[in-house]
Amino acid sequence: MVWFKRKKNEDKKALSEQKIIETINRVEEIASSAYFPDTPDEKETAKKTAASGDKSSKNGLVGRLRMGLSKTREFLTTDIDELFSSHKKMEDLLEELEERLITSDIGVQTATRLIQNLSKKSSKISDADQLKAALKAEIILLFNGHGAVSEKSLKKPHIVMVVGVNGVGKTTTIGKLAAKAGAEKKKVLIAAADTFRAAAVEQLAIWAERANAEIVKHRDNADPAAVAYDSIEAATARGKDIVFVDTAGRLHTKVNLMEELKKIKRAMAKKIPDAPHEILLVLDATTGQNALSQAKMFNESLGVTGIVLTKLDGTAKGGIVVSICSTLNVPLKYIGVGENIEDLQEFDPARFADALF
Ligand SMILES: Nc1nc2c(ncn2[C@@H]2O[C@H](COP(=O)(O)OP(=O)(O)OP(=O)(O)O)[C@@H](O)[C@H]2O)c(=O)[nH]1
Ligand SMILES: [Mg+2]
Repeated sequence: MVWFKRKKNEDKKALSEQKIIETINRVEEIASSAYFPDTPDEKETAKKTAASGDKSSKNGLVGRLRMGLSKTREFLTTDIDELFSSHKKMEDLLEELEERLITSDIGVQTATRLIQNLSKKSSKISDADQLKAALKAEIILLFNGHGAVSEKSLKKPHIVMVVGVNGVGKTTTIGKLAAKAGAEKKKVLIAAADTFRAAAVEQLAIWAERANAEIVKHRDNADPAAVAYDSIEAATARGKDIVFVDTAGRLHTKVNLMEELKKIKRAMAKKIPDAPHEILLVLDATTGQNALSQAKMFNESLGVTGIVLTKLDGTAKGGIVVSICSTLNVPLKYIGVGENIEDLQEFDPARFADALF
């Protein structure tokens, strides 16, 4: 049974009025901070800039995120407005909202937590906009401390190992990250440590060229740990700032992926003791709750330092982000919102929550 039914007869302690006003003000401040276009004209411009791939414009990026999340957003927006007109009692409304949040893939545990917190404020909510603002505030709170962290004191070379199951978007993400680092005038090296899949190295070489980065590669079926080791040696010798290590998502049946990844990690530490400095786990948002179990598995085996959630442009399951961040103590660093080189954004909880509704 949903939490709200059990909770119906219990005492409801409303948060102090001051706290609610502060939270709603904070959200309204974010909502009006010009991150998002609101008038029809602004929306049209955002659409056009996004379609033209204009990287220089804030609207270009935001437009893409908004469009990327359109399925999740439309679902929630329509529902919240409609929920208000179709439910007279707040209790029924929250109960229905909880069910819908679960369907949007936010996850039972997280949806329950959100509704629990919202119900404490329910006496202060009298229209759909206030409900949306309160929900946004709760989502931002769930992400607290788990957004992107900017790397200020990067070691040189800074080693970033990229892991994840097959097809999630590791290689594409490395291409995008390499382009981003290149644009920041960093010297980038890419290590082709996925030596198992035919054409993997070629695919990576194309991305490296697009991003204007150097690549270290061995022949097909070479030892991936040796590629990783060599790449660190090369990066040190060539004065590179950052190394992205691509890894396989699936191996021959007899080889255990986690053991192989641990071996790659150890090989790098032989060259630079605290390498890899980051282990980015790439997850495909379209896999919904499955992404959460992958995150748990990789985190237990390797100790993940950050998550990249890809394919948010193609799914109504964007809610999984909330679930992953609130369940695992790992920050969501980037989100992928398309297949092009510029379709990667640093994750910002406030922007995300705002784009959702
Ligand atoms: N729509 C969309 N597609 C993406 C995104 N990121 C990656 N893709 C696509 O997902 C597919 C798989 O991407 P790859 O980068 O090859 O995935 P991988 O994890 O390296 O796969 P393996 O090397 O086989 O393990 C490609 O068709 C990409 O274009 C994204 O953010 N949005
Ligand atoms: Mg790949």
